Amino acid sequence: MAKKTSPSVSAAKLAKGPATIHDQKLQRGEGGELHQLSEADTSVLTTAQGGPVADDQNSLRVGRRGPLLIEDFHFREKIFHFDHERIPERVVHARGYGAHGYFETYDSLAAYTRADIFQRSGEKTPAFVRFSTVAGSKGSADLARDVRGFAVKLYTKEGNWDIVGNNIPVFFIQDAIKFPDIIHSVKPEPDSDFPQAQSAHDNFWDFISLTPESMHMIMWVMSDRAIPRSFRFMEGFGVHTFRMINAKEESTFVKFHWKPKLGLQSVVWNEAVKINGADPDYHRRDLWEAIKSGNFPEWELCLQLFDQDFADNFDFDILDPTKIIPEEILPVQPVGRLVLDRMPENFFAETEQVAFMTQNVPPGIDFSNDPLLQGRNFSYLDTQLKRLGTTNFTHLPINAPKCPFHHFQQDGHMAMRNPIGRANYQPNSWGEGPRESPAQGFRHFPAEEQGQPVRLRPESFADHYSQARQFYISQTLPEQRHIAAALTFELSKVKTPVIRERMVSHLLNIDETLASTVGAKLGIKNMPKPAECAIPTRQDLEPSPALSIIERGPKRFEGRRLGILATDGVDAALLNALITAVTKERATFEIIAPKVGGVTASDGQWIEAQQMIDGGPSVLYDAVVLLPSADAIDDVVQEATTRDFVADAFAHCKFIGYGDAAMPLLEKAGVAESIDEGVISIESEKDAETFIAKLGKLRIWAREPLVKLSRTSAPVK
Ligand code: HDE
Repeated sequence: MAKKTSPSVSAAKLAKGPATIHDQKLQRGEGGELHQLSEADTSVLTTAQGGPVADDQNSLRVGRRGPLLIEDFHFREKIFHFDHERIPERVVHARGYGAHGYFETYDSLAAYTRADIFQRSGEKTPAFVRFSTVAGSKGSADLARDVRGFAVKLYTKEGNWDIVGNNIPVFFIQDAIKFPDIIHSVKPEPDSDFPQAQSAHDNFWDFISLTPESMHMIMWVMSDRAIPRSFRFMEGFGVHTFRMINAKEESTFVKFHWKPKLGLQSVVWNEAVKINGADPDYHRRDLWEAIKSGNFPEWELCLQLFDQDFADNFDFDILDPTKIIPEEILPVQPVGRLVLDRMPENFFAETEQVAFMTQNVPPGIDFSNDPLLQGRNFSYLDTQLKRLGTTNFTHLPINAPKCPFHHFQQDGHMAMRNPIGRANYQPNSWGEGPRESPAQGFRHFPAEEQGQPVRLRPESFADHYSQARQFYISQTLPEQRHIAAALTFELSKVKTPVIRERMVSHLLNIDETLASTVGAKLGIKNMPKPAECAIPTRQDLEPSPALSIIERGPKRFEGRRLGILATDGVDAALLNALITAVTKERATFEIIAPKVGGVTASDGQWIEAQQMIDGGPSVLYDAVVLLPSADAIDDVVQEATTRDFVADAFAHCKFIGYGDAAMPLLEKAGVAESIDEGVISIESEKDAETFIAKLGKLRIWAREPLVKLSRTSAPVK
């Protein structure tokens, strides 16, 4: 005889509601008739077919220890669905994070474009943005050195407009036919399947060193742009030259820029490496927390508008995606703002299934002949079919337009919206259905093109080094040091000496000091000759300060986060003053305590801690304050994690505030002898305010040579 099921796993025990399913689902009316319970009753677990489930803890079996039965359709359906949960991750930009918001137009741009979104000042258009890294897979860490995707979907009244951009305004290659090659080279090597989310390996640098057109982009990727502090502090770029077309069919060339309201900010490499360990979801958590707490990130859409004359006279070909137009030559004009104010309700449904396509443009926006853009316009439709599995991916709510739409496309897998009525074609005699509208519809700009089919790279695309040099000389000294250090680190992971040398030969065309600094660190004894170049590097391009992150940093600490290390007995007045000042600055803070829960302050008040010291290293904060009490300091100093907390904050050139009991901790961390303008004693409430007011500068870069963070040395001559 079968024994009774163990009570600890019985369904009856786990069920919260009435004893039988039918009692829950059906109710007797006054006359004794049975009624279905309303749809709002979500308490009963059902199968996907809607059948109520009696036991979700145990599969159907023969006897106590016998085989499972295939008639268990509930188990079969559940496991079948689970087995099919994954869709292919994006072949590039697999790891990403999205948010909803809106775009608000400043003033009418009717003079340049007939696009409806730009006709009325104050017009608000719903938006969805997905930020991403390029190389890593979906589960990789956020702080990889990589380009960040910055893809914006604007649900305009004339259909979806996708500006599928990056946080870097140029690209590695000039022709879309090379895209599979560059991406294969940066992805894990095909035999070993590593490294993950890293460009520091032979295949990548082999391809790069054989592809001089990538040198400008390489300067950006080796700069701190590739390790942003937050999505909120990044610029975005449409990269290619597009067109705006007005009602008179006149074309103006345009480049798109997104400028973060809170200024630019990146981390340093040593910090990035540690953040990846401490919180691999650092960027997504940052966006989630900012939006959930009502600190909505904001960017301005800025345009560089120019005509054919400007294009003809500019130093480089405006169709070449490896070139920028410096803002100092052609200023950017703000035309609207993008605000992100709502997180998706479901990551998969929205962020994973969103389908961006460069070819989604409304009437009044058009393409240029940039060969990379044109290749992209061809590519993005394929990827949606592959990933989302059906031509009907536009039926998903995240991809569907928010304006009325009518067409005769029908059927296919998972067709959710199906034509009603007789007419599924046009013209028809039934007087049904939509017809095309020459007045409202999209008309491609009638540019006159001529020539024979050829496979070539135009001479106007041949200068590969001048803007790479311009980018480098536009950086501040610390930023230049970081570029040298990044190149050194990346190439130190390359095992094939000839690839390292080939890279140094390219650097010689960009900046000799940079090349010799990297060469020395790589142990290259005889410097190679500069790489052969079709066009010698121009020395006359002026630095563009707009290219420096430090020059474009914030003025205030707003939107940043302070880490306060506190113990029992923490000075309540100081702590409260700090919290008031940092909150007034519209910044956030976290209390880091020796143990989970919190601490009791000097006045007996319980202070909740968000982190225990092991989980809250200083790399997670933009500045830190050390407020151990005199009673606790001996214990605090014994902890390796607290010592690292201080030593790292110092090494990463951050501001450190400290209360009077904290000196032994500064000593233990090796900071006490090197106190500088960024290590600030906080003794009074006034000091707390002054300290917070200074934090907008973010880092004390003058400290960097002392802590040897960038590990560069004297150049080889
Ligand atoms: Fe993409 N790119 N790309 N790309 N790209 C994709 O589309 C492609 C390029 C960019 O958050 C794919 O939906 C080609 C430049 C972003 O969902 C794919 C070429 C720029 C995203 C694709 C490029 C980008 C993608 C993969 C060379 C900056 C993520 C999954 C001609 C201006 C969008 C997908 C998101 C994604 C193709 C080059 C930005 C395969 C062929 C240049 C931000 O279609």
